[in-house]
Amino acid sequence: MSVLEKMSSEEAIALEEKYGAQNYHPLPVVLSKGEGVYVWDVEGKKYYDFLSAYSAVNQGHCHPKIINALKSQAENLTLTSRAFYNDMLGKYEKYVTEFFGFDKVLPMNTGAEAVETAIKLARKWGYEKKGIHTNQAKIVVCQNNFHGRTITIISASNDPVATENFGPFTPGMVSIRYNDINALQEVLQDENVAAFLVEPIQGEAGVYVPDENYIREAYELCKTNNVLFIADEVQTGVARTGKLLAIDHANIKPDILILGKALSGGVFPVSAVLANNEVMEVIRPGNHGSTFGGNPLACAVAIAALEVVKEENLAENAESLGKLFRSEMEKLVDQTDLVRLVRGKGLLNAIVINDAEDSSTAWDICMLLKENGLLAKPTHGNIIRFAPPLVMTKDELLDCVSIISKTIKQFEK
Ligand code: IF1
Repeated sequence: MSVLEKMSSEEAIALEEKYGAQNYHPLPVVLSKGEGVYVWDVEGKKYYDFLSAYSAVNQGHCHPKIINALKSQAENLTLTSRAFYNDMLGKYEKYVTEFFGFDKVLPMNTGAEAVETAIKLARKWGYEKKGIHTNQAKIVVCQNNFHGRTITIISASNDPVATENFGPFTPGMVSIRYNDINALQEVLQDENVAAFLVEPIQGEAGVYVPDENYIREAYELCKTNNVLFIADEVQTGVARTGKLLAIDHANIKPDILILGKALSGGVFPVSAVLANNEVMEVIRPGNHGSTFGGNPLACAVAIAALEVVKEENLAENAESLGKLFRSEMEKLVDQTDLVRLVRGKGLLNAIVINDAEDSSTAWDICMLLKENGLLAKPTHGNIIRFAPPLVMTKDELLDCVSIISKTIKQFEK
């Protein structure tokens, strides 16, 4: 059999099981094509994608504008490294900083790298601008966070699956309760705190939306105490929650903004750290970087991906479809015992299943949803995340609502 011969789902899964590290537990569906809000498996069955690659494919699968940008840039120049200038990076840097309203950007590739970058930036600012004594800087994080998988980032995690037997961990990370403004106030009394790193909505924790004023009050506390406010918008950013950024709901501007995933429309790993000069100027040549960060292909793709967000009004669409989706799901909460509640913002939503946290009910429902033509994935504690591409139409959304309702009722029997 030649390497690229067509194969069945079973064969594809068997290959991954035999040759791949078993670091994931995917739903047993093997996809080979995507277009807009749809994906197809190798047998040709069509599904609605209700995960969007964890909010990376906000612009829809294989968006023609983004793919064209990828193709035409790929024919000219893909990588120079930062040892030389290239004719795309400056254009992209101007575009992305104006788009999000910051002086400067530091381009990276994955979300975790961008989070690492933000932590390094905050520490250096802490020593050089705030005057924290050498090696004493602390970064405050929240319980049940998800910021990525590097050693330093998991040093800030309280998830045993993500941390067990990966120590020793990076010191200087202090964890407080999410959505607890008093806990933040208390910890900020420590002069060694350089930054507060927070997700405006906790994704992995089960799309946990904090109280209305939490983000704004947390930001103000940071200002009062000369602590940097770092927003990890890797998952919530780029129109997902019904505004360009989730922090726009709170009307604040973080000192450091972290973006990834949908910054490229899911075409290519592109992440970014944005900040104003007062913070970014602590980084000097040689302090930080990456071979691929800011490569011409990434620049072309990210510009196109952000243009799509504006041109197709994805934030507005996410806002209105999100309201519709939650109101339809509220009906399910009333009609069945299986769905306990729905929560979320824009098109980042989740339903909480009425069963023990360690039961397989959410997984089993996702298996039935798959049979019925919709792909979603359970997250911690019997919760199902629903995050379709933001290019969805109202009719498509209502079609999905009926698939979900039908599936839940079918499951109850
Ligand atoms: C996986 C979760 C989502 C993130 C935030 C940084 C990163 C992520 C807020 C790191 C990544 C991903 C990773 C992905 C699953 C997914 C995820 F369930 F694990 F938590 F979306 F909810 N900050 N989140 O959400 O970005 O380095 O992955 O590019 O398979 O681990 P990355």
